Amino acid sequence: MAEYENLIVEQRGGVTLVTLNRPQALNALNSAVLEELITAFAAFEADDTQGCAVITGSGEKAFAAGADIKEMADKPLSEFYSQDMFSRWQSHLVCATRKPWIAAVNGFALGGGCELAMMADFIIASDKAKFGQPEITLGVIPGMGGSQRLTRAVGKAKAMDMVLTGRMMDAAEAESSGLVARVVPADDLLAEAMKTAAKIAAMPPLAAKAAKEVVNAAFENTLESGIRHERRMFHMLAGTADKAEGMAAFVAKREPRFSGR
Ligand code: CO8
Repeated sequence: MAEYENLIVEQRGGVTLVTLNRPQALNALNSAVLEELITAFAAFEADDTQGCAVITGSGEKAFAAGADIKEMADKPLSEFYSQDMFSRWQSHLVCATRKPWIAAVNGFALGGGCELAMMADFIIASDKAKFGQPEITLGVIPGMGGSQRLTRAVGKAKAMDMVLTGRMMDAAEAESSGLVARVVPADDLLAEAMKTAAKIAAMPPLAAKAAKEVVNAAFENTLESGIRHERRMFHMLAGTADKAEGMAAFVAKREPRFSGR
């Protein structure tokens, strides 16, 4: 396994647990963290023993308090633009990861931290979590997908409220707004996220990838083409060994043994 300075990466059964580990900077996301996340997620994606990942933050206080402001403070526009800064989050982390992953948000998820959580397939939050897009207070705006993913998750009114005022949402508001799937007591967060990830990791992997693909397609397609995409993926899964096994096991009233084929 690769060596990491800013992450802790562990395999627990079929689940890869990735912990952002810069607690002294509230797990702020600098370029070294991004490069390590790309390496860790590429390894997760390539490893057939791993079916789901969980990303969380070290320490009690933060999931991630944003992109690293100290790293960005003196960078000129020319560097942001010529390097197409932040594009690798989308191309190398989101688009390149076809297996499911969950964000377990344990505290502040602000700016790029909130955006990273929203890149995951869903969020499980501790009751102490706080979400926000405070970039406007720094003279910028969300730059890692926040304006698009937050708006899709919570709708225009709340997204505008958060992006224009920089205010934070607590976990209860995030759940009632549709930003997070579940809220659990802080002490139970990791166990709950790992249990959920283990359940997903035990599912037939081709069906898990296809399920993720078609739900995400809902954000890109018209209703008609999304439904057609779903139907074609369903047809594709009908040809898998795991469909034969899953249905045979149901009929025989036994547990299925999925092979990933
Ligand atoms: N970057 C760098 N360091 C940070 C960050 C950050 N985002 N957040 C916290 N830290 C550091 C602090 O500087 C401090 O370090 P030190 O001890 O060396 O002074 C340490 O973490 C602890 O932080 P605080 O002392 O501030 O802790 P508090 O409990 O007082 O406050 C807060 C916690 C409220 C979370 C506060 O730290 C805060 O407001 N942080 C910044 C939040 C923020 O604005 N995030 C958005 C960043 S911008 C961003 O994500 C943009 C993404 C895309 C940009 C695209 C541009 C083109």
